[in-house]
Order: sequence, then structure tokens, then C-alpha cells
Amino acid sequence: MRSEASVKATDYATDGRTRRGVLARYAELLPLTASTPHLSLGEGDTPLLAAPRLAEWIGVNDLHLKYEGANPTGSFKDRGMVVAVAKAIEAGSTTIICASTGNTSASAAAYAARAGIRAVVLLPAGNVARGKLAQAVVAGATVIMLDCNFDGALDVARKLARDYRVALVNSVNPHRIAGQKTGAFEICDELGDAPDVVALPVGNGGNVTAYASGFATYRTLNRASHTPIFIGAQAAGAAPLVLGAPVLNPETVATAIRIGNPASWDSAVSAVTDSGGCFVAIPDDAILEAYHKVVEMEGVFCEPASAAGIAALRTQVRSGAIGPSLSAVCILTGNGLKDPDRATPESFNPGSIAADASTIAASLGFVGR
Ligand code: AN7
Repeated sequence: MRSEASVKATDYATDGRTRRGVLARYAELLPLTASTPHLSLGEGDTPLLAAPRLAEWIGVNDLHLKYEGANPTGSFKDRGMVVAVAKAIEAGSTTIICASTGNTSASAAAYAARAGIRAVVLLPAGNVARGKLAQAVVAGATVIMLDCNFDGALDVARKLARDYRVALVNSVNPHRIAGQKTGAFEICDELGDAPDVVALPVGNGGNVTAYASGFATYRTLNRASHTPIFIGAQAAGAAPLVLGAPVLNPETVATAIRIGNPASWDSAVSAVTDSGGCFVAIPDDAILEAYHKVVEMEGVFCEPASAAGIAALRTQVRSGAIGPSLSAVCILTGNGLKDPDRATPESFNPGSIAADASTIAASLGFVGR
């Protein structure tokens, strides 16, 4: 089965393009068979950017940003969704369903459209960033707003998938986790080894589970000499994994991680504690501070949830828990364009002036040639 998958991947990749998608690039490390469709929107192969100015602000010598906002639908979800949708089709499904704080629904909608199947997405009414909602709508998903938070929506999605012929593509689907491991593979392939520390936001805990598993796979294959310490960032108002108990009414500006009862609770806890790391609760003002710093200092625009990982790394370095000489990677899980309402205050209005070059030059203090 393995060799068939490899042959297929080779066929698929012979044109030598980059961005050929994670199924082709990591075929031998994914649960593919000869009958898995060759689905791709060119996901993966995202930038791993050295970030010297932000490193100084955080207090570490060696910092890279894994910019998952560069994925086709603007978040890391695409890595796992492509596998989950391909496997659902392979199993005969013609409808996929998910609950989502936004990014999963955007990704599910896009891959369902690409594959020509139906997507149904269940969203917590009033708490999904505008860009994410737009993505699900334009891709033709059936969008259903529920009068509950994400946790309630996931309960409904699970019941529907249990009792009806629809495939659940939330990260409780192991194919999602398998695909998201490719983020860890790419980091090792590019750096030549695993970093010492990985910081990332944690909502349901699927991604940290996937990264831990991905680095462990590379360690086993001797493509990495060690596995990293994980720092799991949660928003202070939605921090069940810091508190050790579910949060009934989670609240945070980082709506992507507004989750009170993580679906992958146990595997997220093992991933982080077995690594020697910890979960950190980040107040909203610190999330927004990091959100602005990363784009002002490095030009990398991520969504608030993604910035929580940066803030968490800074907190741990400041407290001395993480030494300044360790190499660190922050996973910037989603694109800042997803949440335009957060980027500019409601009152933002730059106004306008007459289109006169010399007046503008004078007001800017430009020096003549
Ligand atoms: C930008 O889209 O749960 O810990 O429904 O969108 O794997 O849940 C999104 C989660 C981090 C947390 N960063 O990842 C959804 C959803 C961003 C996210 C997370 C999410 P997990």
C-alpha cells in the first residue's frame, strides 16, 4: 500500500513545481492508499521566516515564524483538511460536516468545493471573524449559525455524524491530525533538525497533538535529533488546559481559540507535559500587543489567536522557564486578513485630502532631489 502511494505521489509531482500539496510531498508519511484521490489546493510549503527583531522583543537569540497564514485558505487547517476530505471521498462520503470557530469551516468549504462534494458548517453565532465566514459562504458551504458556543456546535456535529451519512472533519478525525503533522516535517526539513522550543495557540488541542506526533515521527526516522519543548498558549478567558477544568462560557478577542472544552484534551496535555513544556494563559491585551508587534517588527500579519503563541513564548522567556539561547519556532496558525475588524478600530477613518504632490511632500517633510 505504501509503495503504491509513493508511486502515485511521484506521478503527481513530476512537473517539479513547489506547492504541489502535502499529499504529494509527504505521501509516504500519510495514510494514503492507491484509491485516495489526489486532492490539493497547493497547501503546505509555508514560509519559515527568521525574525530577529521580534526575537529581541521576546528575549531569544534564534526565532523563526512558521507562517501558516500563507496556506490556500489562510490557516494551518488546510494541511489536515486535505487529508480528511480525500479520505472521506475514498470512503464514499459525499457530504462533510464540521463545527468551527471559523478556520476549519473556511478550509472544509474550500476542499469540498475543490472535490465537488457538499460541506455543512456549524458556527457559533456572532463569534466568527468576518473573513472566515465570507470564505465558507462564497465556497458554497451550507452555513448554519447556532445559538451556542463552539463546544455546543461540536456536540451537534458529532451527533449528526454518528447518526447520519456525513463525514465529520473536525480534528477528532485522525486524518486531520495526520495531515497537520506535515507542519513539523517542513520545519525539520528546512532547519535540518527540530528546534528546541515550539510555541503555538491551543484551542481543541488538535494542532499541538499533530506537531508532537510529527516531530516524534521525524525523531524515529532519524530526521531529527530530538523533539521540542511545547508551549501551549490559551487565552486567559478560555484556558481549560491551564485551569485543568472545562470553561463553561469561554471569552476572548481571539475567537479562533474561544473553546472551553477541548476535544483533544488528553492528547494535548500529553504532548505538552511529556515535552517538558506547559500551557500558559494569555490575557487579551497581551495577545493584542503581540499581534501588533509581529506585524510592525517583521511584516507578518497573523490573526489574534496566532499571536497568543508569541506572547506565551515571551512570558516563558521572561520568567526564566525558557533560556534565551534556545532556538524557538512560533506557529502563526492563521492570516491576519481573516479578522479585518480586529485590525482597525471601528472608528478608523483616515479621511482624505486634495491630490496635490507638493502639499503632500511638504507635509511628509520630503527633501527635494
Ligand atoms: C488560527 O476553526 O477550532 O488547538 O474550528 O483557527 O488545533 O484547535 C480553530 C482553531 C489556533 C487552535 N489558531 O488549534 C476551528 C478551530 C487558529 C485557529 C487554533 C485554531 P487547535
